[in-house]
Amino acid sequence: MTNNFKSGFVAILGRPNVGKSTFLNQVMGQKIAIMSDKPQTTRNKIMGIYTTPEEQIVFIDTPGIHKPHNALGDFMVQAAYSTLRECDVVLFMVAADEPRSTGEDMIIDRLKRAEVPVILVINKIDKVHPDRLFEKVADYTEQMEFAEVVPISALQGSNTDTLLNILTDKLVQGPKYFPDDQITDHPERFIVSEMVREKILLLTREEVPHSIAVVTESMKRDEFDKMHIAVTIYVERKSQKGIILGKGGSMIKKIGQLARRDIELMLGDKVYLETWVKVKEDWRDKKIDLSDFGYVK
Ligand code: GDP
Ligand code: K
Ligand code: MG
Repeated sequence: MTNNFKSGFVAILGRPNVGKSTFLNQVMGQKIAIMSDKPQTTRNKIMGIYTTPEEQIVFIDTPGIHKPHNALGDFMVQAAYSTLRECDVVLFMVAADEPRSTGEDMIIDRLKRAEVPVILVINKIDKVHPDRLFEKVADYTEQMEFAEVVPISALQGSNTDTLLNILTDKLVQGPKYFPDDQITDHPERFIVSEMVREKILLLTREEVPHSIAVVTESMKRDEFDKMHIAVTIYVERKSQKGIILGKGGSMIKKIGQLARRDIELMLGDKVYLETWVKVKEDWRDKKIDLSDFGYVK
């Protein structure tokens, strides 16, 4: 047993859709956090625990920081900022193909007061010409001082190993917080709910993706040695229930098929997925419903 084991907590912060969850999954080599092209896909803090014989890096994926317009939004932004008090290093992620916005400026204002090193991660470099990268770096480094600046493509996995090496350098000697085989802080039921939610994000548009919550009611092995999983999909309006069910139940069938594939991959088990759809009006603005769905501090 070596006594110079290193460990630490690394928060991934940034605006919605810059690729925070894609990066977490890329480093972990599997899907822990769901991803989509929709903002506010990630609603909770999610740990990805990366363990090697020499180190343990605990990444904390966070909801995108935005101007909240409901109680759920408030919860998400607070969850993101709260990681600043829990981490040893911050990864501030921005997208290479988008100009610095007021959203980024707001985050920078907060990060200037951070008591830990902040690394600027410029993601999605696969989308821009290398020449454009210099302008981007200059623009951001004029705003505040960063411990490092690292361009990556989370999607393609380019330069993510460099970022890992830099993080290892920044970490100091510390304990192994989690056992070797633990990869996240959330129970399987949570990830099951999230995988169902991800398919709804993929298949629906406008308000629908934001209006749903998914709860895993039960998971048990049935007599055919399959995992029998029952989930409830909550929507805010009766009309949304119609959209989720689809014509003749076609949409809910598709959601179930796609989600089942992901869940089977995660569990390494055959799955029977039972889905229910219920209406809970304006749940995103009701504290009591938010806590029922796991959106509590
Ligand atoms: P988050 O909201 O910051 O967690 O972002 P997601 O991880 O959900 O990703 C948002 C969108 O950006 C998804 O459609 C991803 O496929 C895409 N994306 C993430 N990283 C990259 C990247 O490095 N290159 C490209 N081209 N797209 C990316
Ligand atoms: K997203
Ligand atoms: Mg995310």
